[in-house]
Amino acid sequence: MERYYQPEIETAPREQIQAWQDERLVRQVRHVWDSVPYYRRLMEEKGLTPDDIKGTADLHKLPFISKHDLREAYPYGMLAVPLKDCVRIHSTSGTTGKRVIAYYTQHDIDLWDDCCARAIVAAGGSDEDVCQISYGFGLFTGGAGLNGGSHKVGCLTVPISSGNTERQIMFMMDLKATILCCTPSYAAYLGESMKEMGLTPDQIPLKAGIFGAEAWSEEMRKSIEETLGIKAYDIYGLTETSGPGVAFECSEQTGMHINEDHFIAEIIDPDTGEVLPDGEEGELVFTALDKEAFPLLRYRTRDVCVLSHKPCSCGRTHVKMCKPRGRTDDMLIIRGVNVFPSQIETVLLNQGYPANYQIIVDRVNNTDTLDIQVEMTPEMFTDSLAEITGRQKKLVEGLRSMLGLTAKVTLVAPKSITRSEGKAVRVIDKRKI
Ligand code: DLL
Repeated sequence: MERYYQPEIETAPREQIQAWQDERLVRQVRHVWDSVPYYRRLMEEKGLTPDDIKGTADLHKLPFISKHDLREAYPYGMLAVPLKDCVRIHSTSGTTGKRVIAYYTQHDIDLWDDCCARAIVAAGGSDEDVCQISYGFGLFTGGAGLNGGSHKVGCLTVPISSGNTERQIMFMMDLKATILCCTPSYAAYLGESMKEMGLTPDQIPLKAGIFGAEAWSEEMRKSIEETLGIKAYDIYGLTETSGPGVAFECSEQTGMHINEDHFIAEIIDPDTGEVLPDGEEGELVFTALDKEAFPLLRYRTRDVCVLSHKPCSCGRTHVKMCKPRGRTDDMLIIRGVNVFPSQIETVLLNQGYPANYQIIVDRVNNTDTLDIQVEMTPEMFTDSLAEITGRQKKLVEGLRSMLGLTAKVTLVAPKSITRSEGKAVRVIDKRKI
């Protein structure tokens, strides 16, 4: 039977959700107008005052904000409460430019923890569970977010953070961890290491995993589920919106319910900014309805996604987002063709390869080149050149039919591509360097 952390909210009638959103949006717009000069200026530039926003029907009038604005306002420009009311910061892992800093009041952390608790309960968690948190702790939000959620659910929480794979496995086996929280690429690596140690899925105590922070395909889900003998649930979020738990998967595993009592989601055309109807693909935009310290109105995530209001068999009524299909800024344009790394992953995993690969893009004589290094499994590893050439050819064909592009594929030895303990680095675009 489906269980909920906050049933009255998670299964609330749509009219109730609508009423919460209308009321909270009006309050939040007033809050940012009163306390964040940067926002007030953006609104004034559009000729708006808080009186123009009477509910969600007026949301489209508000200006968008983007990472650019958050960087402009660095470090304190977006703060909406006195600094003395903030109790913590987290920060994005961006490698270029200024990092974005997110601020939290204790109330912000409480609501964030609730969102993560909903995700853990949706994955079958309860106070009977041992929850191993192998997301990084520190400025990254993954560790702290799931840790807070796990406490709220009452699980025995193991805040082990990422890294030190041998110790991870020892704790998991000795403490009989039942829920694992980490990035999907780290889950795959842990699974691979356990398999090498001779552990079979029935010997591994885990029953569920809550994996997110990076894109992962359905094929990767299947492979992790088989190796670890678990059900693998997706979880989504970003530092700017607090962290993980903006959306999470339920037992139906066909998309993630967005916590609509706290966030309004929109899908827009990334070029025109026009709001698109349900079911159309576009850029995901979030408005946080009750964040105190670091409120965000119409924040452009750059994630490409589709929303669905189809009723869900789990009983939750909140809208679902699909697995992000890529990021508008991750989308590679190779010889004029749009390519998402997730499309490449799908082809590889469909042909039985592990999710260990690297995509290298370069420009030689004014022409883009696409090189994909793909790791073989130990079973595939062979001296036979003919066999390797045959495999490479099959991959090139699969990629051509998926992408409409010819890529160079190199099969490499098992374990030769560096494993990641956090977010995997899949793409090296040398054209930008
Ligand atoms: O990755 C927060 C998080 C931690 C989410 C743990 C889930 C679990 P950032 O480092 O700010 O925050 O990165 C946010 O990561 O805009 C997406 O592009 C990507 N992302 C997050 N979750 C998913 C997911 C955390 N489930 C950025 N699937 C987002 C695909 C995801 N991409």
